[in-house]
Amino acid sequence: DMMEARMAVLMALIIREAGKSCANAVGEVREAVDFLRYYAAQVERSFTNETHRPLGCVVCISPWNFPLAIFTGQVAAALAAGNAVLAKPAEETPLIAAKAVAMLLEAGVPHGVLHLLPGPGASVGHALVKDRRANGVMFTGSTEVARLIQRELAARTNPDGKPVPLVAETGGQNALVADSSALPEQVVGDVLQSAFDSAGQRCSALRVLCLQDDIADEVLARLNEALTELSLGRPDELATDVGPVISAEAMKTIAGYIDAMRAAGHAVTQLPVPDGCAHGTFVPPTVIEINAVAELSGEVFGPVLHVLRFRRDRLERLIDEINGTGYALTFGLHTRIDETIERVTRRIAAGNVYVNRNIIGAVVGVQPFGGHGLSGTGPKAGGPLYLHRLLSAVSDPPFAGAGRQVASAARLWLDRLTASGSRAVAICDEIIRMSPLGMVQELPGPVGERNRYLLRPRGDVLCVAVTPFGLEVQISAALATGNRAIVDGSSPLSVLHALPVELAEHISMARSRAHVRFDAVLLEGDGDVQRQLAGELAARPGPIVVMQAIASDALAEGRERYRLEWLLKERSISINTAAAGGNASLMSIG
Ligand code: UN1
Repeated sequence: DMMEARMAVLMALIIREAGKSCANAVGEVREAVDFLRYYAAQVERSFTNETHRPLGCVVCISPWNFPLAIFTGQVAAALAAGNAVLAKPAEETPLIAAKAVAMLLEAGVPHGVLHLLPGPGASVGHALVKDRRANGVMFTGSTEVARLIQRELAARTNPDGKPVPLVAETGGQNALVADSSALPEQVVGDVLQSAFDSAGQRCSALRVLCLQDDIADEVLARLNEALTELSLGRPDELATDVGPVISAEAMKTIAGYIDAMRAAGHAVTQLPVPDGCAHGTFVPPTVIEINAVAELSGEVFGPVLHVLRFRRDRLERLIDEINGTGYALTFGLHTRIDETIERVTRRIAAGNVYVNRNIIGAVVGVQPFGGHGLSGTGPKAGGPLYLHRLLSAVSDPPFAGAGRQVASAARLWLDRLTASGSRAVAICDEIIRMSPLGMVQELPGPVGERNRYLLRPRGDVLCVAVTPFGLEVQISAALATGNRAIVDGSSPLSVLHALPVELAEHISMARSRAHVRFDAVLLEGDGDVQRQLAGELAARPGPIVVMQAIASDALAEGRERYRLEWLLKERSISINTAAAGGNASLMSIG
């Protein structure tokens, strides 16, 4: 309530310190308030001190691009889950963070449990992450820094003997695909917003527009024309669409990239820089044509949009190439063909999918936000699982028994355990019943929009066990969540003796785990074993993989269970159901 009442004060700071436009500053305050209300409501509805135990002390390291919203979101979640918080805002935006903390304290948050620690990442951030008393870290920023944090955390365990949770939300290489049934003027409007709002400084921002070649010339011509309507300028002027980028250094990096692409022969269309912008850190909205997804290097965090043409018969290949970047954050699709929506949304890896609309501005509780792979660890911010990652124990895991699907491989596995008289039969049976596989929810949203939230298998789960019983439980958990189990060569392999072919498709063995890829890890073991594997995982290139560890005795005595929801990945799909127009004749052919 206080933040809403003092919106003007907060906006002024956001505009001054982060260079955000007036409309974006309003959006920031609204999102911060949404996070506060959403997490508070969740806690009031279902948390008690008996059933939900906090981690202890949580470090929040937040970015400059949402200096109030993401800062407040992290802090609110950590506090709501019952933790004390050490908040380190981005170096570029300490004032807005200070204001937010002052308001939280004024509103009644006890002084002892929330502390602001502004300063550079290399000193303050590093010291916080390294400290044994930090029991969890929430981080939004670059993939590289997330990996450094993971390496630091791998060296220790929490007092409860568990890995220190890291919730990392990192970059994206976000694409929007428009086919020939789409409405060109709608594509152009949504693309301009997605690529250039906030001067492209959102993780969710559009980086690659993929146009079916039949409509590419027309859409591109309109896009380049519409670009000239954008007004670049001071963020405190209401008419401004695109403000400056965050710093002179950022400007130099982005401008250097554009120059290099131009020099490499790519067609570049760029808005001229108006006179009033000569002295700021402005990068004009820029469109660069490319021929293949592979021509993209890392994420360019600014108002730069790449455009690519594709042939209809290569749509599937294109989706695979987008997935092949390793990022999986946001994705957009413009089409009027239901079958294409079905096919593409099924295949694309992104965590947030948007159909016939723009791809930015995820709303708390409506489009829970976050991705997988190089884009982050999950859980999604503003979603139902987020608070649970900030707890050390919960007696009633979310979505237990909410699954609509039973994986057939899990049934076969249960039959095999039964036939062999294994002790793990009862647990395996319970795991199958509790698995949230196939869980789908419709989330509330405005008229004309349909928002679904669902859980999908992660892919491959590495199982590292010391006892046959432990391995049987791990395989049960992997299969019941629709994943494949990859059994580490160090585990008791007798469990896999004479696997029937139907199961062998879902369970494989990795003699050396160094050379296989996997999406989650289940470990049977404590302290040293855990730290050793965590260190090994942190040294691997690629995405941050989350590990769950349970000691042999706790597993054998049934005191602890692997958390099934962490073996699934969350997905938000937002569909503009009011999208009209487009190529109607293609609709009937489709
Ligand atoms: C980010 O840029 O780090 O969907 C996150 C959006 C915002 C979140 C962006 N709600 O654009």
